[in-house]
This record gives sequence, C-alpha cells and structure tokens, in this order.
Amino acid sequence: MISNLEQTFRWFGPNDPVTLAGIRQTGATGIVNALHQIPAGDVWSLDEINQRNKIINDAGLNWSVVESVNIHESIKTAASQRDEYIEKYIVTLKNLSAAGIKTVCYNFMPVLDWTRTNLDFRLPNNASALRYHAPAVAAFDLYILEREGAYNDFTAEQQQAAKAYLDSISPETKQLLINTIMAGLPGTDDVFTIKEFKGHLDKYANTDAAALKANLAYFLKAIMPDAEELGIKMCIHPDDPPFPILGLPRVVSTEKDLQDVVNAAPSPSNGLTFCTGSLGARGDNDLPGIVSRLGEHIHFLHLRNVQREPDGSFYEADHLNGSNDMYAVMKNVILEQKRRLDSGRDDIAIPMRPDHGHKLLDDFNYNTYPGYSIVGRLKGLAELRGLELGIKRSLNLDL
Ligand code: DNO
Repeated sequence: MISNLEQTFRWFGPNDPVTLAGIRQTGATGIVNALHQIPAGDVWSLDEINQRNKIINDAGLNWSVVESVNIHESIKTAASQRDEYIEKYIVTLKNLSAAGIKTVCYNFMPVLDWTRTNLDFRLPNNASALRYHAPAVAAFDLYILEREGAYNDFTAEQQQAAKAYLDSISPETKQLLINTIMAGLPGTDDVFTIKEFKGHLDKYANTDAAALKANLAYFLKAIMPDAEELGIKMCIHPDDPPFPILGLPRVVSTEKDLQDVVNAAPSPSNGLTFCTGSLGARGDNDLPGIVSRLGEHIHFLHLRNVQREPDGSFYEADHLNGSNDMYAVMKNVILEQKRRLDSGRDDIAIPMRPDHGHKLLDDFNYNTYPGYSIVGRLKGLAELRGLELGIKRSLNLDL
C-alpha cells in the first residue's frame, strides 16, 4: 500500500487573510508556516514556536514544514560573523525539533528571495497570475538601478527590448515595477530602496558563484551533524528564477547544483525542496529525470507550472498546464514513494503543497500575499490530488 503524499498548504500566520479554518476545508492536513516576524538570523525561541504550533493544532491541523528559516546574509558572503549566525541557526533547529517540527525549508539566494515583475498578469479568462518579464528586469537593471557592468549581462537585442519596454510604460507602472522587484522576503511587506539594494549588492562584490557555492557547502557541513542528531530534514529551495539576476550569483538552479548540494555534506538530513515552478523556468532542467535521479533526497514538494516564453520570460500557468509535464513529474514522485516503501524508509508521505495559485473568483476580495490566494491554490491542490490518485490506481499502486 502506498500512502498519499501529505497535502499541505502554506499559511503566513495570524495576519494572513487566508484562515486556518479555510485551509482545513481545502482538504489539506498540514500547514507550512514560519515565524516571519523574526528577522533572518535571530533565534526562534521554543516558546514562540510552541505558541504558533498551538494555534495550528487548535485548528485541527499539523505544522508539517517550516518555510523558511532564512539564512543570514553573513553566511552567504562568508562575513566575519558567519559562525555566530550558524550557531544561532542550530539553536533554532534544536528548538524546532523540541517542538516536534522536523522539516525545514530554506534557500540560498543572495539578497532577494523570489523575483517577479508583475503580480497581476491577466490571463485570457481574467484570472490573475504572477509573471517574470525578462525585458522588464533588464530595463530595471540597466536604466533604473544603472548597475555597473550590467551591459555585459545583456545582448544588444536584449538591451533594445529593455529600452523599448521602458519607453512604453507610464511613470506609475515604472514605480510599480521598482516596488515589485525590490520586495523583500515573502511574509513581510518590506521593500528595499534602490540605495539599500545597492548597498546589498556591494556586499557581494567578492562573492561570485564559486564563492557562494563554497559558502553554502561550509554552512551545510557545519549544521548537518546537529540536524542529523535532531532528526531534522533540511530541504533547500531552488533559486527562483533559476539563473543569476541583477549581477547576483545563484547556485541552486540546475540538477548539477542540486547534486553539489547533496554531495557537499552527505546525510539523510541534507535534502531538497523539489520546486517544479522554480526549476521549471529553465527549459534545460529535466524535471521528471531529476525526480528519478535525486528523488531519495527530496523532503518537500512544491508543485506548480510555468509557461516559458522564448525571451526568458515566464508566467505562472495552471498547475497541470504550461511548459512542464506534471503527469511525468507526479508519476516519478510516486515511483520514488514505492522505492522508499520497498527499502523500508518511513518517509513515504512526502509533504507537498500546491505552490502558488491564480487569483480566481472570491480571491479578488482579499489582499493575500502574491501567489497565495485560497481559491486558486485549492484548485491546484484538487487537480494534483486527482492526478496522484489517478496515477496510483492506473499503476495498481492502490491507496
Ligand atoms: C515563493 C516561495 C519562496 C520560498 C523560499 C524558500 O512563493 O516559493 O519564497 O518560500 O524561497 O526558502
């Protein structure tokens, strides 16, 4: 008998307009949550974790995954305080483990987390989606940020497309673009100013991709012995988008990068968040193949789709449509569950969440975090659970 994937839903905490009672009605049983009010790097106390856990449990749900315990910038740049921040990170892991929360998602993207240019891109049916428009990012980089060296990162054609885009938008749209790209961490309303952002870029002057990768390996080696003893499963989230932007290196974008992560500190605790939307924004990432080759390291699944466009742009498509073959991905996830069952592993019910969703129907009445509507995500979850069940039945891997 193959267990179902554990169906989870992201919740941003008591200020999220999406309520736990609402989430319960989606059929999800697990919550993906973080203490967003605590600045990156500070310790999460056991007391604060327990308080949040109680709220989730009282609603009849389980806090399955932490997304994210963010990594302090000093760890990414190997600044002098990095060991101190690694120690603090380990204390947070100890406290999470003491509260029984054992799966921890994080990312290693410099300065910015995920990046989009349009948070209200209308599809033909007037549903609202998130979009990454490559010429808009280039326009921001070249003509608004005026980053030194930016011209080297774009072809003449890309520079022209960026200029044409900039000339076509109103001052209001330009301001909106700045605010959208400069948005800080998910779960906060912080927006960097251009000046602040430039200050952050300066800190990366000596950190190229090779250095960033080495700093990630240093972090992994430092935390894995404790994570393993605590039974914590760390799962790194890939870069979104999965290529360098604004002169910042990105090192968790391809299968090779994921392989390097697991090789850096081999341990059952050193795992991956398999995010089909992030990895799937690159046409050269073979998503089903990554699941078959690296499946044993996957501790968390983010399932969504993107429609790629020829110039490097993409928008978030319906969960089962778009450029990536979700059937093939789900099938290989199920085969990974079977391998785990056959080899006696007990983590068959890999937590999955419908990642992002369009704004649909009643979603327009709420000011939810970009991508985190309720009806749109419920639609995604419903489709994904149907896909899972259909594949399991057809393979005679009955539930
Ligand atoms: C966006 C998310 C990311 C993700 C972090 C993980 O919706 O997928 O912001 O939570 O990068 O650390």
